[in-house]
Amino acid sequence: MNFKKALLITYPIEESVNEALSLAEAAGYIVKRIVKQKHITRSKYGIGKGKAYEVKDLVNDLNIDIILFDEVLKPTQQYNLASLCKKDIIDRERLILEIFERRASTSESHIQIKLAQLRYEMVRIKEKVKLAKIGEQPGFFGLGKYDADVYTLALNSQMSILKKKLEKEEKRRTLYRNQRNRIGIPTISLVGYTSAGKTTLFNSLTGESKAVGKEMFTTLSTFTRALYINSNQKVLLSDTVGFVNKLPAYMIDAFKSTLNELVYSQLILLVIDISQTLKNIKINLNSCLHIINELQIPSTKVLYLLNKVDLTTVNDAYEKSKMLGLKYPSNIVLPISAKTGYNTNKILDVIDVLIYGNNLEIQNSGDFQK
Ligand SMILES: Nc1nc2c(ncn2[C@@H]2O[C@H](COP(=O)(O)OP(=O)(O)OP(=O)(O)O)[C@@H](O)[C@H]2O)c(=O)[nH]1
Ligand SMILES: [Mg+2]
Repeated sequence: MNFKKALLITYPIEESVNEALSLAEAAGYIVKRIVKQKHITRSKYGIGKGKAYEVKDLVNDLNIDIILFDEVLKPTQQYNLASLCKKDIIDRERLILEIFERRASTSESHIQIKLAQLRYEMVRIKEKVKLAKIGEQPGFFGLGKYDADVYTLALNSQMSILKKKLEKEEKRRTLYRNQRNRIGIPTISLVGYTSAGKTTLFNSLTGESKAVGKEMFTTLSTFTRALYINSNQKVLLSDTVGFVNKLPAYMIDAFKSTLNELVYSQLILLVIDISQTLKNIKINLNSCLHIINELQIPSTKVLYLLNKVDLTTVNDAYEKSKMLGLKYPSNIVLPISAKTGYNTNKILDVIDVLIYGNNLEIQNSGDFQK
């Protein structure tokens, strides 16, 4: 446990504050003070100069160990703020990497995180070394000793070792996938923003007891279980790692072998927490769709599950889904509650229809959005 006292800099928007707080908590920091600023992407310190000096005083007054910055910072911004406050600065990307590092449980996810960390360093190393040569600051210690080329070379060689290891894992996955395909078992994947309720639904459908939790990124590796649907047909259901806004590209890259499961799935169940505000749902859904798009998964494979409907109403769920532009019949939208089990049996009906073409009347049953 790290229990470091942190000062958090984020946007003055409730959703941003809550999400940043959850991220900080998930990484093990105790947030002592939140500084909210409309503009946190300014060139020198991220925040404005006056505010930066205020932060410096707060850091001293409150005995703060570390500054969490809810944006992606360039090395110069990080360096300037670190030299002013004499504390290390953790930006949003590094914070997410730290959480992933704490949660990684399989050897594959360990390699993926390590690779993502090295990529984070790689894009920054030249500038960091240059800055460290001017004068060392928290977060830049020791970096001024060698030229950037030396670090780049070392990072490159570490990365290629890890990539080879990942390739091995990928081969193992492909083999397994081919086997599945040969016996003709279709695969379905649960995807969605972190904490949308994927694992809760996975457990309820498969009878598993995988960890669920309020904290972000409870699940970090793909897990697959067989599931028997209504016509006694077997499908494989995979639970996957949750998405988050501003997930760095190299993180997606590092998780590609896991995410590739989605590419080979016959059906994607996109779980949405419909109890959130429309604005929040929109932002979160967009980051999910962005990744789905990047993986070139056709939208016809995606079924939208409006989860946590027990916290709101079915009407509200449909209303929101309309505002999100999700429309039947091109998009199948189903309000559910993974917690109470509401409509979860209908998911099986839809899978039956979409994968096996059974029971086609379901489309007119009135349970789906029209
Ligand atoms: N009220 C309500 N809570 C739910 C429902 N489904 C999930 N939850 C809660 O939402 C939180 C997150 O659930 P998880 O199943 O861990 O979510 P996840 O999508 O797997 O999250 P990650 O693994 O972090 O990506 C937990 O506290 C669950 O109890 C639901 O239908 N209704
Ligand atoms: Mg989960």
